[in-house]
Amino acid sequence: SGIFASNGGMETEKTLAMIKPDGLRGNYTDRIRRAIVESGFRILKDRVVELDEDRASQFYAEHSSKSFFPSLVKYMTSGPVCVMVLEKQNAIADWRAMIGPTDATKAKATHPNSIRAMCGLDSEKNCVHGSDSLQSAHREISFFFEETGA
Ligand code: IDP
Repeated sequence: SGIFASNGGMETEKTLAMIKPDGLRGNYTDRIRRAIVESGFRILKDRVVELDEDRASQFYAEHSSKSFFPSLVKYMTSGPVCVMVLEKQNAIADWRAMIGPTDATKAKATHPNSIRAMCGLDSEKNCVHGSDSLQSAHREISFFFEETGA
């Protein structure tokens, strides 16, 4: 059956990637986009947006009870972000692997080639975002692009 599969037998998947405000400020956008394309992702859509407090709070609603939430919302509203829909086989896990651990300080020690190690600053200002599951990928793609992404 493999030879009849239209896509080499590989199902593609979509994920939401975001370059956070510190990433845009630090001029990391081109470098990150190049790394994305060189790693075999297709950038299906992209746009630069500014989140207000309501939208940032909605996006990170699952963290609303955390002590770092007010600071996170302030950070996410501190400047524009670049959101992208990435597509490839295993996109969700592969993009998460590329960005590295949440805490950029730890990423520098344990995952020196990750994007967060190269561009991030600390546990909050970590330069990039990636959906962590199929469900969150669908939610986050609709959040920015008003469709399911399925
Ligand atoms: P993720 O972005 O790696 O999926 P999450 O745990 O979902 O990590 O946290 C969402 C975002 O909240 C992080 O990317 C980071 O910006 C911020 N954050 C997470 N944990 C902390 C923390 O302990 N202190 C400050 N900010 C944090």
